[in-house]
Amino acid sequence: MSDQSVEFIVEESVATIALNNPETLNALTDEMLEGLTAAVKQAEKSQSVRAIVLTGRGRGFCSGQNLKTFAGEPGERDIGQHLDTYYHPLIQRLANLEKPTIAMVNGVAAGAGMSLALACDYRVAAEGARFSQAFVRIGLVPDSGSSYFLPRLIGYSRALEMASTGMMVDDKTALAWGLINRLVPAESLADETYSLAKTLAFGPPLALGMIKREMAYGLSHNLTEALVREKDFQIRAAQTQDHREAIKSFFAKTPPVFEGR
Ligand code: LHQ
Repeated sequence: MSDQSVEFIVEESVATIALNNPETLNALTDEMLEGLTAAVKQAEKSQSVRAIVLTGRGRGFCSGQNLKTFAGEPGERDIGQHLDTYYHPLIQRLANLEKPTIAMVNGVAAGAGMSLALACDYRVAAEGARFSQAFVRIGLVPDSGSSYFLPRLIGYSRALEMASTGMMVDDKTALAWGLINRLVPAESLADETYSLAKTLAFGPPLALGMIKREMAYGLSHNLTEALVREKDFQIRAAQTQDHREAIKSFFAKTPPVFEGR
C-alpha cells in the first residue's frame, strides 16, 4: 500500500479526498477507513472548504471492504463491530455534512465502495465506470447505507435487483436509472466535476446546507411537515447576510459574493 492511502488536498475552496491504493482498486483497509473519516472531519471543520470531491486513484473508484484484511473463518471477525467502528460513523458524517459532496467516479464502485458513492450528494462518472452491489456475491447483504440510499435513488425494484444479483450496472444504465447525475468522457471527468464543485463552493453555504437537509426531510415526511420545515428554513435563510448580498447584487447586475453569514 502507498504511504498515503488517503489523500487530502484543498484548492480554490474545494477539498479533494482521494483513495489511493490502486492495486486493489482502492479496497478499504482499517487504515484507509480511518484516513477517510479523518479527511471528512477536516473538510467539515475547515472554513476554507465549501465543497468536497471524493474519488479514487488509478482505474477504480473503490472495490469495497478489502477482503484480504477482513478474511477469516465465518464468525472469526466481529463484522458488527467493524461496521460500528468504521463504516457507520463515516457514512453518517458524509451524509450529514452541511457542505456539498460529489463522488467523482473514475471506475468501478463495488460493495461498500458503491455505498460511499451513494452517500455523496452527487455522482459524476467517467465513461466506463460501473457499479455493483457486490455484497451478495460473497454471501453478504448490502451495508454502509446502500439499503437506504439505493432505493431512494433508483427505486425499489431496481435496487432490489442490484442487491440480489450483484449485477454490474454499466455507465449508460447508471445514468438512465438516475444512479449518477452526469456521465462524461474520462478525459473530461476532472473538469466537469470541479466545474460543478466550484459552482457549489461559490453558492450561499448556509442555504446549501439547509437545502440538503430540507430535501432529505421531504423524502420521509408528509406535505404538512415538509411545508413547516421549509418555512422554518426560509425564515433562517431570509435573515442571512448572503440573502441581502444576493438581492443587492441582483439589482446592481453584479455577481454575488457569498460568505456564509
Ligand atoms: C481486491 C478487492 C477487494 C481486496 C479487487 N479486496 N482486493 C464487507 C466485510 C466486512 C465488513 C464491512 O463491510 C463489507 C462490505 C463490502 O464492501 S463487501 C464487498 C467487498 N467487495 C467485493 O466483493 C468486490 C470484490 N472485487 C471484485 O469483484 C472485482 O475486483 C471488481 C468487480 C471490483 C473489479 O473487477 P476487475 O476490474 O476484473 O478487477 P480485478 O478483480 O482483477 O481486481 C484487480 C485487483 O484488485 C486484484 O488483485 P490482483 O493482485 O489479482 O491484481 C483483486 O484481487 C484486487 N481487489 N477488489 N475488495
